[in-house]
Amino acid sequence: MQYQRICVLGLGYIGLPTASTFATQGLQVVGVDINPQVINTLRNGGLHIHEPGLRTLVQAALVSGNLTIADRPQPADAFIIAVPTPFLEDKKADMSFVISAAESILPVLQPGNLVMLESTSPPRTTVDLVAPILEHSGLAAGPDFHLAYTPERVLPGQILRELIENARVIGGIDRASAEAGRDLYTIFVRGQIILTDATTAEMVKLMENTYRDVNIAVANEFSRLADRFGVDVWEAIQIANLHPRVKILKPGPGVGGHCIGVDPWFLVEAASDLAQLISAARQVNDSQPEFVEQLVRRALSVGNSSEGLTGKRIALLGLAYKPDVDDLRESPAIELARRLKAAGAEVSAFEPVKPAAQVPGVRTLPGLEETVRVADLIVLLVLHSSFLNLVPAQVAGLTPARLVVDAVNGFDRQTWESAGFRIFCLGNGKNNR
Ligand code: SAJ
Repeated sequence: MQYQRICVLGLGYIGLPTASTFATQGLQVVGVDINPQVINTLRNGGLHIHEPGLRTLVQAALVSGNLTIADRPQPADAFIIAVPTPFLEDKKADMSFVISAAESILPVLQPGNLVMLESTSPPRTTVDLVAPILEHSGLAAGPDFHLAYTPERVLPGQILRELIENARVIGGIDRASAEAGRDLYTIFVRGQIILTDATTAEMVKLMENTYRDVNIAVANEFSRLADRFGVDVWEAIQIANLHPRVKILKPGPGVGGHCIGVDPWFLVEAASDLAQLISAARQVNDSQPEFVEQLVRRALSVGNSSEGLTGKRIALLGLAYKPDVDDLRESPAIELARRLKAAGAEVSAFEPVKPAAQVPGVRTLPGLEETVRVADLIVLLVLHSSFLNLVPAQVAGLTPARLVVDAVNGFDRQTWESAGFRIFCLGNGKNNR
């Protein structure tokens, strides 16, 4: 199939890079978003999200005239749905954006069109949810128009490169739909393109992120066990990973972001009787901030006689969900900040990648100096490069705090201790007692 004009619904972390990349490859692309602020920002040359290289790419796409921004779909050869699928309080997928995006295509859907779903979705969404909606047009999915699912698999921070280089799986509701999808993505994808059915492609995506979540959960559980047994989990992991078939991931304050902490729930929701390990892993990762809180209490009890948090001044370094990104969504650091505050501590936080971040319930400050100025204890929560470059002797001059909880094994114990700090590293049972 040949494509000249496409329509991308949802201009977020996936939709905007995808729309811009197609536009710079010469396609006429209409980027659609329902949020007027997003539309205004983009039309005025701004950008509402941060991703390395994205500003240049979007500007090139807009200046070429190939990318235009609209508030509703327009007739096109192909439609790509890249709207969010958040989860609700009860851990069930919120499919309302997918539903309304599919409905918004109805007035312009033509025979021969291709509709691609990219949003991470529970198994069978393409077949059981999206196809019936689109068929309200009077056209039949398969005979009259193509319908396929292709998951995005790009890593935030490296989206532009991975969009092009990663292997891409395209699952059609029939073979012709998968092939139509391949013809579209071949325009810019350099990685292998694998064709399958729609539900397999949905499941592949959920399996990838679930696999990672379960592996992080086991690392986090090891950190708890090591703490109890007087073992340094970081040393133990390093040694275990010398085994040719073992690759343990890193413990930390928990799993954040909009993908790994969310997607496994889609499998739990779809088959709670079967997905028991997956559910347990989620609970381990979700409760990891609580484990860090206990370490904070223990550290404070060393300098004091009680583990109480009331009135304790705690400075948090890092609020992003992972190193060197400005994304604060579902961040375990924020969960910890709220927990400490609820327990009576005076919490201040500094996020160097997004110094002006406003987080409800958390007192954020724009610089390191003001964050640690009156602290009793400092907690390192994100392995940002700028934190790794801190000089402990200089930090000692900025703060009265001499207790540090390192939740990511980022600070070199020797240099920090020789500058007068006492370090409590997550999962280091040799030193945390
Ligand atoms: N984390 C750990 N220990 C580790 C690795 C990660 O605690 O050893 C934590 C991070 O700090 C972060 C969370 O896990 O809080 C998730 O970070 P991540 O880098 O593992 O993944 P994401 O969420 O940024 O991106 C993932 C990727 N999926 C996989 O690697 C299987 C990416 O390829 C997907 O496209 C993305 O989810 C997505 O959008 O689904």
